[in-house]
Amino acid sequence: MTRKLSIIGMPMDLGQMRRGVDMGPSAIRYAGINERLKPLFDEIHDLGDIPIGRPEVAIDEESNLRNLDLVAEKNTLLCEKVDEAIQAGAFPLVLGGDHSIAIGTLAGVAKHYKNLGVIWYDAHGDLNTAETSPSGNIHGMPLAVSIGLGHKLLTDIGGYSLKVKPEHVVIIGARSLDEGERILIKEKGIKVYTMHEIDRLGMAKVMEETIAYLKDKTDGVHLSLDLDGLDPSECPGVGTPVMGGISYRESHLAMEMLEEAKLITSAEFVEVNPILDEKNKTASVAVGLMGSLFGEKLL
Ligand code: 5AB
Ligand code: MN
Ligand code: MN
Ligand code: MN
Repeated sequence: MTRKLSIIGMPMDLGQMRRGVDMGPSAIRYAGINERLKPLFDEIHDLGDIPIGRPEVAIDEESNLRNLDLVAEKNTLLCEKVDEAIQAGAFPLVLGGDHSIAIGTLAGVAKHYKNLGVIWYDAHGDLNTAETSPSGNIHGMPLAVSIGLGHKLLTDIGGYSLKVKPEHVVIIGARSLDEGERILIKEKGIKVYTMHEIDRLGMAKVMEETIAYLKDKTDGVHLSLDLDGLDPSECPGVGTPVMGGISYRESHLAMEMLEEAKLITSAEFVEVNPILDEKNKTASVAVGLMGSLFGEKLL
């Protein structure tokens, strides 16, 4: 079977207020994604970027959803591109962009699976809705949207709601949760490995458990990796850094274990903001992690 990868850039920063994350796809390409992944695939198609333009940010005071219409419109384009890539038999790899792009990615991916699993590698839960969000920023809402909660314009992208069942979600790296997110996690029984569990069990055990948890009940697993899941000392180029994060080495181990398990069927790397970065360090980490995720070996 030919191993095909489709790279899709999503240069969108409308899900939050710190401009610059729209340059994430360029920064990741500059960090050498094509060269790094070339030996790992038979074919790589870089499909370029989804056209976003550079609209001014605006909050919809009534709904507490910043740039709702634009975020919905652009994510619909992403959904279609991701859907096409999968139909063409490729593994879709989406480059963000702020994390609101996961709404479009998951809308495109989930069409192809009955029981899609999701690994949400992030300092945050991204489980807010307009009612619970302290910021109105949609990048804090994509996981809620994907389990069917939130504004209809977002939950119904792709023409259907509930992309992922809450019991098929695993959050890894959480260390900043809002009150409404905590309630939702308990109410829906979402599996979460906070930094406490990562420290206590070690990343190897966390990944073993995650893989075992998802393996039998899912028919595909999407990896949504927010670079702020890692520690800001190693990934400074993110808009919402939180101290005490997952290390570079733990993250490589996590990717290697996912690769060994052959679990992941689609992925996205988000929240790389080169304006806030130091010499493109965060984008380079992202590319390194992709290497491990797709089977790069030292020996
Ligand atoms: B990210 C916060 N929970 O909703 C909110 O970077 C932060 O995609 C969200 O994980 C961070 O505004 C969103 C306070
Ligand atoms: Mn996130
Ligand atoms: Mn985050
Ligand atoms: Mn962030």
